[in-house]
Amino acid sequence: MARVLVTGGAGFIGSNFVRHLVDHTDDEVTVLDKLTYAGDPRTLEGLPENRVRLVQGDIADAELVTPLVAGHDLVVHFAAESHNDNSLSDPSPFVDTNLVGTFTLLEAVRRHDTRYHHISTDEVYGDLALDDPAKFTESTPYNPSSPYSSTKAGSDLLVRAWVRSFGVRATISNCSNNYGPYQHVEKFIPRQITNVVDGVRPKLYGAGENVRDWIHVDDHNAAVLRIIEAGTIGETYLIGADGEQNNKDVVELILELMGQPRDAYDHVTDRVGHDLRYAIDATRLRTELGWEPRFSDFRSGLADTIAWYRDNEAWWRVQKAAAEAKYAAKGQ
Ligand code: NAD
Ligand code: TDX
Repeated sequence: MARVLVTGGAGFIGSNFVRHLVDHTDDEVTVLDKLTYAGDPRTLEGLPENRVRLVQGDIADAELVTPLVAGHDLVVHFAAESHNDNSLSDPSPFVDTNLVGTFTLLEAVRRHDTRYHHISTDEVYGDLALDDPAKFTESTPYNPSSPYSSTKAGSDLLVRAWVRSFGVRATISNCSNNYGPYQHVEKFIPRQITNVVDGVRPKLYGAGENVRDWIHVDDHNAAVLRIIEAGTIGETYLIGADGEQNNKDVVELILELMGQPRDAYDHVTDRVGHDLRYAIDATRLRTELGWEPRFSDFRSGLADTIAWYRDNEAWWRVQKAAAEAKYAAKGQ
């Protein structure tokens, strides 16, 4: 049994990771979460109270973080400002949380010699051309585009330096786009599903040719647990499940699965600096650590996700109006 501190555990991927730990280990979990607009304690409802507790607080608050880390064997760091569009409107919280917050955690794990796993994104590598046969690998140079991805890139580099300079026992994973239950409705797939539920036409940025490499959140989290258990300290692992799709195809599939005409969507103002394509080569994770994705059929994973949003309207309804108001102000 390990005592695990999960930052950002009231958000999308972090809360699914807490469920994964409860189901697959006998670990005791402390969630440290600021409960920003993206965090919701209801996301942890139903989990056993003797194994999961929630501490509300900021990862950039050293007075809170340092003693909290001392009581744990492992820190898994999911907390972040995570939405590209928000980072274009106001980068400031991205610097505070993604850079200063990660620095604060690294100083705490350094002081207490605590094992640390850092969750990051494929967006640190920039983007690929649509017709480029290449995919991102662990040796692709960093080339982030947005305030979000640049602060994530900076946080990864802090981790690498704390490993080399201070001997911090850390691993890093960079994953592609996740989908599944409990994702905030500001994000592409839940936004379109909940729009259709509300009788609103989905909104596609630009021509919709941008490609994302979709992975189910449970496959991401199984890979994270595998890296924590068997990964080499100081190393980076890319996580992806060969799920490349362009946005237009995803919107059309959502409409079809929800019983609507496949062309019942609108093109809206494109994202500034919109990355064209992400694609992950996860060979290292598969060969060195023996990980394989379980959700290889995107159509059925998406159908399950649509069913989850239909069944859990009370969970997402409280976010929807504010998220749409932000988009409306930008013509999106
Ligand atoms: P999310 O926005 O759904 O959740 C983020 C959580 O962090 C929220 O609960 C929020 O309250 C919390 N948080 C924010 N600032 C905080 C602070 N200063 N202190 C403590 N808690 C704070 O994000 P997500 O999509 O679950 O992403 C989780 C992690 O995975 C992030 O590090 C993100 O960069 C990374 N990631 C996400 C994806 C994806 O497709 N969503 C893909 C690859 C990597
Ligand atoms: O309404 C929309 N219409 C649209 O066409 C929205 C919200 C998005 N899009 C497009 C933009 C992207 O090409 O869909 C694609 C996916 O958009 P997001 O859900 O905002 O994800 P993305 O910007 O790709 O970043 C996501 O994956 C990597 C997560 O938000 C990041 O946290 C993660 O690091």
